[in-house]
Amino acid sequence: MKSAGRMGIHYMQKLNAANVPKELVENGHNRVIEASLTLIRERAKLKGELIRALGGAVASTSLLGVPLGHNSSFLQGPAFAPPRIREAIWCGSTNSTTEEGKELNDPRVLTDVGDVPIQELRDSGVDGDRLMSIISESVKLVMEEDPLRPLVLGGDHSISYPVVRAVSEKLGGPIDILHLDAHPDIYHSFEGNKYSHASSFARIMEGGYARRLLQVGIRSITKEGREQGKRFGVEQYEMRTFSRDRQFLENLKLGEGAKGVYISVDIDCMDPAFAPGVSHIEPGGLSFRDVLNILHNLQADVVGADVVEFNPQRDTVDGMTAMVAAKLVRELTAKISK
Ligand SMILES: [Mn+2]
Repeated sequence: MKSAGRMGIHYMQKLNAANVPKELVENGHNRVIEASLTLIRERAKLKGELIRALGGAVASTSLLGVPLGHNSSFLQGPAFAPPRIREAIWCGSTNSTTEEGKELNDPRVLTDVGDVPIQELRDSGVDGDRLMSIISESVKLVMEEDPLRPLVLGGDHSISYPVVRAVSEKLGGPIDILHLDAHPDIYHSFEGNKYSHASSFARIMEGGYARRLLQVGIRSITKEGREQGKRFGVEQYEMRTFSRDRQFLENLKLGEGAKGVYISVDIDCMDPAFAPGVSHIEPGGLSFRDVLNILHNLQADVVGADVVEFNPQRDTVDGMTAMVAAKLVRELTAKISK
């Protein structure tokens, strides 16, 4: 399974530049980076102008795709998720109104600035550190354009680190994070990769980007995961005690005294019965309605969010998980936009 999953996207390997002069490669990837950031900057500006022309908004959700899968420890399919999620958001089988009545067709509620071209950047020889910085930079370009707030479509969970870093830096202080996941993703590093999708929250906590981190849906956690959780003061809510914690988790109030609240949703927080299209199938998870109850009842100023780890290569033929991911994006949009 592992090799098949990796082979499927082996064209995304890094540029083989062993015999090419260093300056030539450096120059080339600088131009590709500049072009990538320019496209996102101009699209964000355009959406900002459109929203202001329509009368403005206090906060407006803008989608930013980050099709990155190579920091996964098992399969890399999440790189293919953003277009599948977008397709499902606008699928004709449903309408454009969220459960609580927000109209997604209104650009003041939802816009899209496109994808960070991860494949093109890697192909031009950009390394891991630089790639993370480009993701951060892209998020900041979206936030630069008031009233846009980023809702990031992953990608594997490694992207939450550069995204949260950008949100916190841009707002000038730590934020509270609500993290829904089967896993705590808090290993110091995984298989030697400090940017692994299993380590993103270690990087976030080390960086001081989060004041509080609440992890909900946890049911695959090792000794190191618990120790790291303690070390960083993480509030870990495990599935085995969910029936006891439900009342509290479905009535959360976060972000008071912080710069805002960030929501990170790993699709595998849900039971595979609801969302089979994930790389790490982990039975015993939240229902889709559990997740919506937590989100709908949350009292918070949501400054950014991500939906990660949807793996289209493992979805049903009808794209059931794509619809699940899309509905989460729709409901998160309703939570952010005002
Ligand atoms: Mn997970």
